[in-house]
Amino acid sequence: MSYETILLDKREAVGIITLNRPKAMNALNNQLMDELTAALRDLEGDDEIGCILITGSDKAFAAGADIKQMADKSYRDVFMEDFISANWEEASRVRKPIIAAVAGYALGGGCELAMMCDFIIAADTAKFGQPEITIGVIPGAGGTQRLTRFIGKSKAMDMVLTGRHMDAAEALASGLVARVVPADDLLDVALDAAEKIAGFSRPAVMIAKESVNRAYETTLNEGMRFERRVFHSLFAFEDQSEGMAAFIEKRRPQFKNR
Ligand code: CO8
Repeated sequence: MSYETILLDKREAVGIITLNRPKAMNALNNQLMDELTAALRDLEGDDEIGCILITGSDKAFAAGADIKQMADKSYRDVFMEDFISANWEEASRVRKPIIAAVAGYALGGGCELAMMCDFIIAADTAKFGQPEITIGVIPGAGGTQRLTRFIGKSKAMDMVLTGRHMDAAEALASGLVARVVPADDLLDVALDAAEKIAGFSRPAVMIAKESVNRAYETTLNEGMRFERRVFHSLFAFEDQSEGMAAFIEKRRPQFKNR
């Protein structure tokens, strides 16, 4: 499949999706979201791929949902087409890990998309925000929910009610992003992390991701029980004996993803 609003590149075991609407600050229109969904499904189904990277340009990861495409919609339109739910959540459904590499603006739906990824590596130029209030609406793809869980109520209220931007240093201090790196190093650092993850046992990686996500969905006790069960399940994979044997024999493990 050929894409017009994203670039899809496969570098060994890493799938790289670059949002690519430079004239519109990578605003997320329907076509882009459809193409992003198709690319994510492609990478999820590709046995060679162990980790996914989503990035944008130097100026913008994404400046939000496409306001020009939304402006004339009526309540009937958004209700009947169930606006956004059709494919906006795809990134959060993928079982392989996804890293968001963010430079420049990640606003509105752009910030929400970054938060659907498993973690965010930010350039020192990154700016995050949920400015929907400034155009008469509110976040609609997790900005009031995921952001609140990541940075807490007080800061989330500040961001959602004032629409102000948060710079990379504040995003790091708030727990929204995992790391901040110089803009010139962003892709190298993100790719390094993705390659590292893709080199581990895929079942272990996918189960680790599922288990961390469980912490957001359940009580501590249930989460602990879930973790123990899936920990046990890893002993059903050859990669467990290979990983442990390699440690004991002081050599690199040769994971076979089975
Ligand atoms: N939608 C459509 N076009 C956009 C968007 C956007 N979100 N953001 C920027 N653009 C366009 C501009 O209109 C402009 O186009 P043109 O050259 O044709 O006038 C071009 O990109 C360049 O933008 P600017 O000239 O504004 O560039 P600046 O450097 O001056 O400013 C900003 C950059 C700060 C990013 C500014 O463009 C801005 O504030 N953008 C809007 C940010 C925003 O409000 N985002 C929230 C959108 S609402 C949302 O995301 C709701 C999500 C709900 C769930 C998803 C539903 C689908």
